Amino acid sequence: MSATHRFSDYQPRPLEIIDTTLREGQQTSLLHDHYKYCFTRADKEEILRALIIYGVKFVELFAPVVSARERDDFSALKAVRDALITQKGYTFLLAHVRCHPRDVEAALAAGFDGLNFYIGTSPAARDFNHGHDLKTIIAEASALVGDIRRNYPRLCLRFSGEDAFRTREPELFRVYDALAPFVDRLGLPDTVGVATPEHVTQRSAALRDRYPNVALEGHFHDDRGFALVNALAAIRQDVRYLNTTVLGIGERSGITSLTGLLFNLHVDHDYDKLEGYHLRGSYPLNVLVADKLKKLVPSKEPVSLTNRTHTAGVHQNAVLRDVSTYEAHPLDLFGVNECEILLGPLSGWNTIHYFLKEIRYYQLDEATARAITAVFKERVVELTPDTSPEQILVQIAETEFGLARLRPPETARQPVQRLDSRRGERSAA
Ligand code: HCA
Ligand code: CU
Repeated sequence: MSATHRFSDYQPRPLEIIDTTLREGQQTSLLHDHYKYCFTRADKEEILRALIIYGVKFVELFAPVVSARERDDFSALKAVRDALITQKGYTFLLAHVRCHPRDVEAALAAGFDGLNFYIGTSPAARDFNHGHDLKTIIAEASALVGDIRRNYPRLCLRFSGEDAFRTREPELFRVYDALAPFVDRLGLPDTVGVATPEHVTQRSAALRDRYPNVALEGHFHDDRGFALVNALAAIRQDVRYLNTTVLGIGERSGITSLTGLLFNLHVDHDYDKLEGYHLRGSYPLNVLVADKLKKLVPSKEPVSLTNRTHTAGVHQNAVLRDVSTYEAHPLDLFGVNECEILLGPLSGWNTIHYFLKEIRYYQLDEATARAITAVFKERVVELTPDTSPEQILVQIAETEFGLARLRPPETARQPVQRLDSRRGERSAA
């Protein structure tokens, strides 16, 4: 930990995202689809840089004990963070650690700014995970965390009872009463995605009342499709720290999406919570991570191009006259705009695939995208001031690969469409 950047001197903003794309996000099964399994070091560096530029001040990473690879990548990530301090201020790198001295020692030796402790508190975790009863959990965790607090008074410490929503409230209180004196934040993880917004409201309020001097941190899994709405419910109860990942990727169906959350706060006019976040970077950030997963930005992600497509003839006609008829939200402010996709010599085949397919409406498969990218990479370095990378790409796609452009949804017209007398219904004339 650098002496000049201490968490205890940091003035938190109204909403602090603790992004965990590089920890929880790496637990997504989507990384298995293409036999990739984890992000490469270069991927991680790029994602961390993008998160910092986006305005995230807290980034959770795996503890170094998880694997040699994670351990070795950490110094590269620290270098990325350090290089951005002058431009963007300090970003705290937090290690996700079990309540285990080995995890803690390795994280401290590596130079993390804080420790996110977790231990299962639910009956399932007690019986089938670590096998310890509540009394042992409390004794071991408070001895370890208390020790760290005494020896490192300015380190950023959090404690989470894993599976908190399947832990009875009195039992969670017993554990948190013992740990609260030592930590800056208490976590509230819905590990298995069981919580409803009402449950989150009740639990957050109960913790806020019982621990008024400790900040709260939410972590919501999406098994029921509630990760976003649960995060919003927690924020309404003064939960200041929220865990997110880019695109919401994570274990099983993942957690709250970073840009989906900020987008919803904007739509709800909760502007003070958006302090310090570069909203226009939202869509490019989503594209960057989708690209690493060899995917398009998922259609269910609020900040996606899909939300700007119009298929029904009735919609298309109205949108041509006034886009607000079927676009209620300011997606432009979140960078959902073709100008934000930058093509250049560094563009990977996924970006090229994405650009041609989603932005320019060519139909092509992955193999063709790869082949076009190879040609594009050679050609784009000869760029002259009067040609754009896009012109070169389109020329290659059309003349060398014979691709034809489909008509874009906004301008394609159905044979003839009209509104019938029952307003809003579709009928072919
Ligand atoms: C995990 C579980 C976790 C931890 C969350 C936290 C969860 O994958 O180890 O530490 O707050 O969902 O409980 O992600
Ligand atoms: Cu989780």
